[in-house]
Amino acid sequence: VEIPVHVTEAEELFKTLTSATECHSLLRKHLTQAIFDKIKDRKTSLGGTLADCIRSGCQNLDSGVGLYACDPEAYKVFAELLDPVVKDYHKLPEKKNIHHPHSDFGDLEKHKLEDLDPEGKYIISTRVRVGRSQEGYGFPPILTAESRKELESKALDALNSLADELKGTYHPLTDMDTETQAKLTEDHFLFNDSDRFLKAAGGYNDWPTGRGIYFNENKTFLVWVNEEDHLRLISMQKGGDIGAVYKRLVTAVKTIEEKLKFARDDRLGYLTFCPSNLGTTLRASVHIKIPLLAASDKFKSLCDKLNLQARGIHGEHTESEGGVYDISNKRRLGLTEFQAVQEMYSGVKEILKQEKELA
Ligand code: ADP
Ligand code: CIR
Repeated sequence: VEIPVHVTEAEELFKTLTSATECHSLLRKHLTQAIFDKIKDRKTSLGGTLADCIRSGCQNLDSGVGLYACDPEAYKVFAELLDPVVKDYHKLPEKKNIHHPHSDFGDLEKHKLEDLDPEGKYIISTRVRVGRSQEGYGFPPILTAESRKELESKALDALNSLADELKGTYHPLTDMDTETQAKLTEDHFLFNDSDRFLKAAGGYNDWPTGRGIYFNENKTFLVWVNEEDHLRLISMQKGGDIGAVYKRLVTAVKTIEEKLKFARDDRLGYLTFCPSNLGTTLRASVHIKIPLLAASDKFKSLCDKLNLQARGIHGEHTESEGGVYDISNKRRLGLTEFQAVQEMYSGVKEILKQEKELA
């Protein structure tokens, strides 16, 4: 019998992965020969394959995760591989079923989040984002130019209903000159097509069709359309007032939720392209100047202990500049939205305390 093309490709990718000498991704760790053989022939109802999920991690052996879901159903169809990766990333118990609580953004009147750096000495800016997928559509490897445009147009209908501080304008990338794009990216507002991990996963197929950014006048509320996820909702501002940043995001999410139907799963929470973003999908971050702590031996282990992730100044897979790091909560699944923000909040407090002790 003839072997289908998608299975041949998966075989080749798997061979590259398993013959690598230096590879520490979660994909490499959890895709055993037995699991591979069991799931390699499967397809989702939208036609997504195992090759679509593992292509990036096999072509980029320095991946941290190495795995994307070709579409929402992939989390069921390829569960034998995705479940252990999800548990590992979000630090969930290996032997128990995955459980994600109901969405809970917290009561900000009762539990105030104070400014983390009222004197403005350490924290340059604060940002909170969530990802959302529109129900009924696949993820980047299997989207077409047509479906990207549909997603964009549905998103616009919803965004046009935003009022007050959240009222803004949509800027499609197809209409944006390269200097404006470069400046917005440099200033941390916009995405580009330069992430090789996302590229290999199909994240830039049909670029720039269907992509764009919505933002309000002050650029404190922004929405990325058809970057890694169908939607990324972002709230950000200068300084350390995490309470104000978070509150703005919550208002936006609740308003947009009334207009769009989002893909959600009882077990995994909100569904996203990358398994690291499942659940709350929330990443709360500060750009923080901590040159002394960052230079010390304990920095990495301290971040691990506090469930924090340190990224460079232009986001994931970039470098720090002048002792400034992007510090955020690492876990997004298995806890509520409010707990995810609190994890960043208390962790950054501890980081600041230790930086001050070293001075
Ligand atoms: P994401 O947050 O969407 O997972 P990245 O790590 O690529 O993706 O970051 C996206 C952009 O957001 C980058 O330009 C990054 O510098 C910017 N960013 C992240 N956190 C902050 C922050 N606290 N202040 C300002 N910009 C930030
Ligand atoms: C990787 O595996 O390194 C990339 N595909 C990015 C994964 C997302 N990373 C993360 O830690 N949130």
